[in-house]
Amino acid sequence: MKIEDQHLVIPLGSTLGMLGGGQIGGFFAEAALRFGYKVSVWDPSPNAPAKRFASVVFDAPFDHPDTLKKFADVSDCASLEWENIPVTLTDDLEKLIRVRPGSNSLGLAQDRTKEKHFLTENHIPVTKYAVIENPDELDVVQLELPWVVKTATLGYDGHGQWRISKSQDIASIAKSLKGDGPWVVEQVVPYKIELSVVVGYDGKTKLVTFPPTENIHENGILRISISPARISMEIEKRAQDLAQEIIRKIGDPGVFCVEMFLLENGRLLVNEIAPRPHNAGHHTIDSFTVSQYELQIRALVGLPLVNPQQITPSVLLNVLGEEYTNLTDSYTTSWILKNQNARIYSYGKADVRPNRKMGHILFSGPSQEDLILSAQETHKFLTKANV
Ligand code: AIR
Repeated sequence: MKIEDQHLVIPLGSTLGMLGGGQIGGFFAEAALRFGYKVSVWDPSPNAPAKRFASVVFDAPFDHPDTLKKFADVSDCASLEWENIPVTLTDDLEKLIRVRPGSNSLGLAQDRTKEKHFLTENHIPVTKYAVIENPDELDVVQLELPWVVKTATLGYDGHGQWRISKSQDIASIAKSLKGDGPWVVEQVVPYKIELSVVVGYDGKTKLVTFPPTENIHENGILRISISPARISMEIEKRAQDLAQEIIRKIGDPGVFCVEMFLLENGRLLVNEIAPRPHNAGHHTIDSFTVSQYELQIRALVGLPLVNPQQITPSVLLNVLGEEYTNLTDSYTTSWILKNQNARIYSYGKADVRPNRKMGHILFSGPSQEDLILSAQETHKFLTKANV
């Protein structure tokens, strides 16, 4: 595939490259196989989940130049599944094959300072924030407490985040800030609901959007996602419009997720942008006419983007760390699957680590209330089995 062929449809049977091999890449790969594509996966971990579905795999670190060449040779185009892929890699790869989304959006999403500046420059509402270059500067931050301090790069799932509730804690947190600066200090907003909106863009005129998903976090990690979110139609529309506006401004084709906070007064503040499908969008596999992964493939290969229609309400329960060991106990597995609304998804991760996303249980059916109760009951069951 030559670079000037950007508008061509990449035909079925071609090989789609995936940078990163976690669960998101895994769901992409499963969907790609169903379309009739083959998949190549590059991830430094030999056991990365997406490699289960790949015809070619690469285990080298992402800065390995020979692997870049080989990856480009076997792949007709490439996408990515997490924001910590080095931009230098997508930059170099873009010279050889089609990469969607490209370095532009990856560069923004992987650096919180750039992301915040981009959003404020474009008059998108965000929480109040300050940028510090070294930990001592925490002392002079003028924002009202509480704060959350985040590393500008290489953070996800609560990694690289510190919460400061009272001024007495500032000095000790300043000492424990790990990694290189800068850091973004955000004023914590008392929000009513956290929402995420997944958007697909063809890079030209067509933007499609899923309705917002409502997300409930525990210790900085996504625990439960509810779709559709329990919000009014007016807020739903505003959230979708806001997400679309941001993705249009970024301008890259692909699938993106915009995370936002809904405040008590109805305002929406944008938290962050992911240049990839989102963990809070796994439910779209079961509950929509077209999933976020199918849209990622369509945007990548140049096939038409269509508006997703919801088939059923759903509630997703993440299975974290040791809860997964409990889940694999036959009695527990059977107990969960006695519920006719439940489906188990295991990501195929070789090691169980505390708080690691190991799988999810998707509850879908007509009554959102029942689905939420089932998720809460199952959550209790999985964590109790631990003691
Ligand atoms: N991911 C990407 N950004 C945030 C998340 N959670 C997904 C991607 C990535 C995987 O989580 O699929 O590859 C990494 O998971 P782990 O458990 O190996 O750290």
